[in-house]
Amino acid sequence: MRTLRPVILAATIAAMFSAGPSFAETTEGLERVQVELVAPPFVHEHEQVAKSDPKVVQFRLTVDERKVVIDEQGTTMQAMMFNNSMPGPTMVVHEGDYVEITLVNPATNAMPHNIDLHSATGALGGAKLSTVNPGEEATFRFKADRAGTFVYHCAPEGMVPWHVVAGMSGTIMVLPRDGLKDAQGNPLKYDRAYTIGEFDLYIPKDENGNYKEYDTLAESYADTVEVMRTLTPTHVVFNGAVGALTGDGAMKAKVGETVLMIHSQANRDTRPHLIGGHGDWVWETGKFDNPPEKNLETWFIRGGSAGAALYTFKQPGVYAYVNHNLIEAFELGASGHFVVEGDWDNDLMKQINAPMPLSEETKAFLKEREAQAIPKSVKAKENHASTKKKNDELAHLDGEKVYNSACVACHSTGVANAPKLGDKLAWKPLIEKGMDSMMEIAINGKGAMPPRGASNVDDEALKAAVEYMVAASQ
Ligand code: HEC
Ligand SMILES: [Cu+2]
Repeated sequence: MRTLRPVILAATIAAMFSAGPSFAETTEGLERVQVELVAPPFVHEHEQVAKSDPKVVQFRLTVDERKVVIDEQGTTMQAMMFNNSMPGPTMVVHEGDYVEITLVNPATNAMPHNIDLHSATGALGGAKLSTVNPGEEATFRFKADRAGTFVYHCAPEGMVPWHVVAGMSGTIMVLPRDGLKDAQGNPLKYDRAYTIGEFDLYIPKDENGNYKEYDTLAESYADTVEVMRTLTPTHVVFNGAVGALTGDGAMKAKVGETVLMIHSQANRDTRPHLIGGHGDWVWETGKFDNPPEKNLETWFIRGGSAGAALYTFKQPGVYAYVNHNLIEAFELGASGHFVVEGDWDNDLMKQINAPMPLSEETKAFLKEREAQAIPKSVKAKENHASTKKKNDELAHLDGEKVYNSACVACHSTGVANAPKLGDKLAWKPLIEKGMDSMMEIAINGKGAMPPRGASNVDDEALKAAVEYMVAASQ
């Protein structure tokens, strides 16, 4: 056995080397091109239909470890990025091309990094061949043997999710050699391509609930992982920061132009939606050998994948492009803008009346509707009141009905600081200010209190409800 071992080893080494030359032959004589990458949302210039035979396409990615600002309040994150952007640059090749990646880890960095491309086959998507310590670089090549939009991300042993949610992901798009097609095989083209890279971020907070700032990546690690384990992001952003794709960063298009929207999420599910627009052709999973879906309102991007949607803009204006978990869009940051220039099409949409005071006809309609909507007992109260005989007990009873139908949602729990029913302390100062003051607010609303509690009860019913609440809270 002992004598055999070196023989096996030698045979293995020989096999490895003999695999070498045959590999080299596959790219021998092929054209080599070095692509200059651009920062997202932009995508480097590329042919949609390959005009030549497969090539060797070379990309160089440099890893940057840097503190970045992620929202309008100036909250910071110790980020890790490919080519200094979140997401990393989008790389475009054609099916059958050889992709040669050089990953550079500057000596000023603190962490090892690598790249796992979901379009590559073997060696952890390339991560195993590209793990570089600070001050190192590595190059490897893979054949783009299937078409689609694919996520790439860093995956260093023991720290995979941290590097991904700290910014290290992007998209590689492998186009079919003859370009994109609809389900019938008709060619589909785009005038512009944009990359939206969505990130769920987990920023630690101090005892007072303020976001913490760290001087180094290493110092941020332990706290960040603790927040990550809650699976509750503090921010969900497009392209690195809240608002990165709005204002100066908004994506631009013209009416009549077709835009390819490439959306990647390396860690978590999402659901892009273009408010006031559609996905004409959508490859939800991003894989171009599957027929695209048509006319979608919202599409689903599973965490760990990149999807693609084509849309021809038909109207000018500012379109919000959001994650249609609207809490993530409007509270956590996952929203961007398309600014579209061109002429308005009245056939598709036209304003008939600008907002104006209610017409007499509408008022009559509302009155009728209100009469039907009020609970019977309240009408009884109205009749009662019209006799002008004050009966407090009955008023409270009617008020209770109104309360239960229109006010209970907020006032039973005290949500958004609504004075809670029965909470004497909360009601005392309001009661002291008097019924007129309380009614003024009950009618017109204040803060989270909608006018009339968002109901259509009349003044009398409203007053009964307030009286009921006051009686129950004294
Ligand atoms: C959507 C939640 C909500 C509903 C529904 C609601 N309220 Fe309120 N209400 C509030 C909040 C919040 C406040 C505190 C407003 C503030 O001071 O900022 C409030 C305050 C009040 C006050 C105190 C006003 C004052 O003097 O400061 C009265 C009275 C009141 N509501 C009556 C009603 C009645 C009557 C109804 C039902 C017809 C109702 N509310 C339905 C949320 C609600
Ligand atoms: Cu990394």
